[in-house]
Amino acid sequence: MHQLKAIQGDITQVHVDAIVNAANTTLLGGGGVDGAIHRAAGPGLYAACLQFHGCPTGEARITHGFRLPAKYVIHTPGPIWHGGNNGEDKLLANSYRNSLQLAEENDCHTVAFPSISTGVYAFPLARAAHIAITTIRDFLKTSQVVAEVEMVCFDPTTYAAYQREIKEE
Ligand code: AR6
Repeated sequence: MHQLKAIQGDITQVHVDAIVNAANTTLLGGGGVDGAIHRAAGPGLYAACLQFHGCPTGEARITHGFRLPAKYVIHTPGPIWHGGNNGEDKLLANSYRNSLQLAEENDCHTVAFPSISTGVYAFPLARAAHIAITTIRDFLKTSQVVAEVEMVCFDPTTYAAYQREIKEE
């Protein structure tokens, strides 16, 4: 049975095959969830990310999880919100889809996402939640490998937005 749910919590603590990192195009760390993931994983993660020489917005790269409970970290730079007419929706969907594709290629059955782009990158929350849930649902329909996806929401407002979207679909 395919499953999609939202929980409130800290993505660095979840026990899944892969967690996704809302990174930037350098892939070399930053604030928010990216900073938390790098701190929890330890310096091995930074060293592993150096090898990529960055990543374009909407694409994804995979590393080991190092000191994290998750086996892998999938790093994807989401779009920076510039008003909504600069391809932001499509780029955000690409981040979710390309991350799930990499999870599948690496035999991950369980995947956890943060709310990509809705922090520092200022993507409107309800619109981002709609794109995330629609894209994940579509992927789960056809995946033979990825069976469970969790949206790990750090704050109650984010959690409520994803809960609402999951119920409405
Ligand atoms: N677990 C789950 N979610 C978290 C955690 C955590 N430990 N910490 C924060 N969040 P943001 P973005 C939530 O700003 O908008 C970084 O500097 C947070 O509350 O982390 O994609 C990168 O290097 C929010 O709901 O990511 C980039 O430069 C969500 O994660 C830039 O920020 C995303 O917020 C990316 O910005």
